[in-house]
Amino acid sequence: MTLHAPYDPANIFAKIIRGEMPSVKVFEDDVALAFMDVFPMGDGHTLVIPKRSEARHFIDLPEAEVGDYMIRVQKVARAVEKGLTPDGVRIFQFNGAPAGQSVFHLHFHVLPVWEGRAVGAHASGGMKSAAELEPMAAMIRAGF
Ligand code: DGP
Repeated sequence: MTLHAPYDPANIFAKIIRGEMPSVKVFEDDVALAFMDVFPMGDGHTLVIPKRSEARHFIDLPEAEVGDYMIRVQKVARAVEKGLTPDGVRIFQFNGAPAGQSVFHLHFHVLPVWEGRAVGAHASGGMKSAAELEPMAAMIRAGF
């Protein structure tokens, strides 16, 4: 069943954690890593992933790890809010391919939203370069 397939350590976010793939990071500690989404739905679209856990999605995350991880999700969302001063912030995640998940290492999306500015479709826009993502990342880092 798609929702509970084994964790694949070759997934792209596991490679980012291990430093085998680059990312534009905004936060990292022993629990979580946050970096810019390279297919953003809008400016400042950030992903927060657990570092120690091999959970494919939120449903798989061991209960004992939920608290520490969600504190980081909130911390990153607060930095996005402080650094970019959007009018609203969407925080969301998908469980399983039929629900829209495309990378199978747990991640929460943190998406700032501005009134009057359209939000793009999920994972369907063009790929942004590190140079394009860096200015927003710097503003988010300044929000911690
Ligand atoms: P989801 O569909 O919820 O699994 O979202 C995966 C997100 O990850 C999607 O918004 C696009 C983004 N993404 C895919 N590949 C990469 C990558 O190599 N680097 C980064 N930073 N983001 C990626």
